[in-house]
Amino acid sequence: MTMPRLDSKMIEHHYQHAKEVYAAYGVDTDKVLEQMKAISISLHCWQGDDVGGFENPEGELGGGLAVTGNYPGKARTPDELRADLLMAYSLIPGKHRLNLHAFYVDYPERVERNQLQPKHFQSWIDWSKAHGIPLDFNGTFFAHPLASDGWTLASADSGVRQFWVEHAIACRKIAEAMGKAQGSACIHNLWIPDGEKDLPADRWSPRQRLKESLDAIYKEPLDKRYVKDAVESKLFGIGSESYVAGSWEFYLPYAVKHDLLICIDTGHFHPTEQIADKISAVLLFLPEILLHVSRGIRWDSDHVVILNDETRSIAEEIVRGDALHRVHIGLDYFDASINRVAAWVIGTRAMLKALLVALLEPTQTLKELEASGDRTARLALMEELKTLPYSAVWDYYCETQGVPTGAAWLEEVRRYEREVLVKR
Ligand code: RNT
Ligand code: ZN
Repeated sequence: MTMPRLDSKMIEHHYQHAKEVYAAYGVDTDKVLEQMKAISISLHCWQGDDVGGFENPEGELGGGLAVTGNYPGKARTPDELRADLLMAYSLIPGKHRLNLHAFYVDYPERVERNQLQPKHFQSWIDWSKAHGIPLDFNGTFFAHPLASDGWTLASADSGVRQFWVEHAIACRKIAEAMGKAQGSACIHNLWIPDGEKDLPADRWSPRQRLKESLDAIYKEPLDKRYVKDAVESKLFGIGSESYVAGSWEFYLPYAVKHDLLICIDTGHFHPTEQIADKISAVLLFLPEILLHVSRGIRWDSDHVVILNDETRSIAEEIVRGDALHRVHIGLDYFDASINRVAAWVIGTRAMLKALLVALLEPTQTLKELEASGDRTARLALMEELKTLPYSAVWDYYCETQGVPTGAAWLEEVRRYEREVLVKR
């Protein structure tokens, strides 16, 4: 089926109608669209090539990460990845960021990870400037011989630990250089896989070692105008089902004590745990946080983000707490079973839709009903709000931002697949 293209006049007409409906609830849709324009999502480079990186095309992924699927067209070079990304950005309303991983290094010679410098990422920095796409950065603590047993900063081997401490310090410096080159701070995130498949006899020593490694990594304070450091926890991974050294209880106090950002990944908690509930708690004690918005399904923490209850609750919490400027929103998922450019577009548009729906909520009214004890009206209104015509506002936003409305963006991706991706 060819995806329908909506008529501009109809979009405008439906928007005017929606504007009246929302106005009746006290919401100014024009104002909401101004707020939408200021929202920047960090797209994760690793959806474009199944977390492959450019160091070693044959390399093992490791780290308990697994990507399934063999859809044609995966990016094999930095230029291919950048072209795919530009295609995705052109179908997403607003101005967004790119979240880069260290092993997407683009340099003619092989450079060891503990020797990486900003100059090895110059092509990315130039591209970022040319297209107005600010960068965020991550160290890569997997897909490497010194991480082949799944242990890095918490390894019992002091030489291994030292190598990864040096890698992390190098990554902070690279992030700092990126921050200086672009008008906004580069968010530097640290995630390590270290853990145990089966019941550990010693849960204490790896955490002690991890703490010492982190102390060495963050010893040198860097200017927060250029780089903001985040640490990412996880409950379990493939091969670390019983124990992960860098758990939530480990990193949250560490982040609070050392004034770092905590990175909350939607897929890194108990399956019934909702991360939306954590935002209002954590932001009482930390000035800013990073999100890795994802979608956990059974054992997998990395399905493509969609407009489901969890994504909507996350957006609601950020907006209700007036915390858009304190929450850095990154995406983190990887699916190789569908068109990879489409995966970026679907996930980013879903996150933006969730934020739009949240911004369209008459939050003040809901809070007043709650304060007056009218929980009947609170629930009734919350339920009715779900069917207000937000899609008309979304279409109008896409139209005025110059990107396809409705599902029409898919036709662009199909054309790109025919002309570029299948030829790889
Ligand atoms: C892994 C973490 C981490 C990675 C990326 C590739 O469970 O979520 O953020 O997905 O670093
Ligand atoms: Zn993550």
